[in-house]
Amino acid sequence: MEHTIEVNKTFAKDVVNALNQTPKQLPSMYFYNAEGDRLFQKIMALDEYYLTRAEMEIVKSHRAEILKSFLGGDANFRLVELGAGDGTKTKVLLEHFVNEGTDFVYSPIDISQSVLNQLEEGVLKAVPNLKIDCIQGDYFKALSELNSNHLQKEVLLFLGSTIGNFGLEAGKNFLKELSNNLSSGDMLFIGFDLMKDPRVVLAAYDDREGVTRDFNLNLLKRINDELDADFDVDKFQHYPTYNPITGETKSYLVSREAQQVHFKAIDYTLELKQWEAIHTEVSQKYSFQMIEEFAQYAGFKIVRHFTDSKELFVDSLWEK
Ligand code: AVJ
Repeated sequence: MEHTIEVNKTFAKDVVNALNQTPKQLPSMYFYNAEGDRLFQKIMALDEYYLTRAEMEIVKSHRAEILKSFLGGDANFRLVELGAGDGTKTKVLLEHFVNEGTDFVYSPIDISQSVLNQLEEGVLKAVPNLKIDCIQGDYFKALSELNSNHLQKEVLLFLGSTIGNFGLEAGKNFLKELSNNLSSGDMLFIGFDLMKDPRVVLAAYDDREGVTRDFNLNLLKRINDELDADFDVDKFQHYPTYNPITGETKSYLVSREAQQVHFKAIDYTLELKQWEAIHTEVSQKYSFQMIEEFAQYAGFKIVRHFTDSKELFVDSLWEK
């Protein structure tokens, strides 16, 4: 009997929509299936991938100052996290805050309840006395609900330079929308990967072991699995670029030959010319000036920049 797969319609629509753009694209949010999560964990441990270690150094070395700045003159706050991942960096802060007897609730927001369950279990193992209140849902819906019955100060955490995946224009607009869902006095603690030696940036997305290549190619494998497509990943080359003027780091999958790919589950055919590129990800790098412009555009004042000792990365604290 023929085996049919159940198609996630949003996934199918987003993928086809992106491939129908000129130039062709794929949405980077779809990197993160189970295999993508596994590969991203490996990326974070790579020699070349400096981002995670730099941000870890920031939260470890500045945790006391970070807590003081979060409190400002207030007695308590709600710490709301967008896109917590496995929570490794957040745990450093949570542990310190609890040890200091801080009156706060930790509220991670995620679209996936299973991600939240795993996070809650992991975080409570490390910080048993934590008050945690998970919120399942879309970021903006969750934030507007929090804000409508708002009594305490909210401090938003958005770590890891995840904002970089939006690129410049969409990133600015995302921050403005965040701001629209906050009240005066609320704060945002946000990670930005800084402009630096262009070869250091490029190596982070082109590691010797090829883990980042596999992470990029995994998007095609996911489409094979979920849309019954027939991508042959060997016919694609992982090709990252860095533009030291704009700070854009873009990754592509380049077709080594002219080819057709069939998506059987949705009856779609993709035509690729030889050396045609599919743009799969942007990982924006920032100057301090760009960060200041972002904050101003979105209606925030910069309270303080926290950097690592090599100034590779900054966690910037903003107040609305
Ligand atoms: C999780 C978005 C911060 O852009 O550096 C790592 C994802 N992509 N290597 C990044 C990623 C390729 C990462 N972020």
